[in-house]
Amino acid sequence: MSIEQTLSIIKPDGIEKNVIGECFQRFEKGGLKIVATKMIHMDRAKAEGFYAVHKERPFFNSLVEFMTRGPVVVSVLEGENAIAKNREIMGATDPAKADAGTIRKDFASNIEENTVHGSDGPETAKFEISYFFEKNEIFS
Ligand code: IDP
Ligand code: MG
Repeated sequence: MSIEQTLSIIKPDGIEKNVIGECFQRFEKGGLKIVATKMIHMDRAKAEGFYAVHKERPFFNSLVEFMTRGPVVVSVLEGENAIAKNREIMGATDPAKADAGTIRKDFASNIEENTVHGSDGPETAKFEISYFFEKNEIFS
């Protein structure tokens, strides 16, 4: 166990569903601190770069369309085991398989429009945080 930082995104469907505060509350109640946050509207290139690891997947184009259809809230969450903790708070990728009480179980529409993103490991967290935030924008 160690203090980690992870990147969170509240996706366009989360903004449309008006659950920014609900997501933030779940992060905070789960012991994570929001040490950086902002609302942005990604263009196609920004979203494609973020999801570059998925570019060969059949859902890539649809995912990029979805992630650029409206603004998102990007945040850096910090805390004990923050990467795994955030994934636990989010629930499984497919809301039909997500545990009760998770964000995706409660708010996601389907496997694509699943309300939140969370980094999946220390290396991706580092890359993803630096993809959206300068060092001086993070208040650890
Ligand atoms: P994760 O967000 O739980 O880490 P990944 O497998 O990394 O899941 O997929 C990234 C994102 O791509 C998902 O959150 C979801 O928005 C979308 N996605 C994943 N699998 C599918 C699929 O089978 N169909 C459509 N979209 C998908
Ligand atoms: Mg992922």
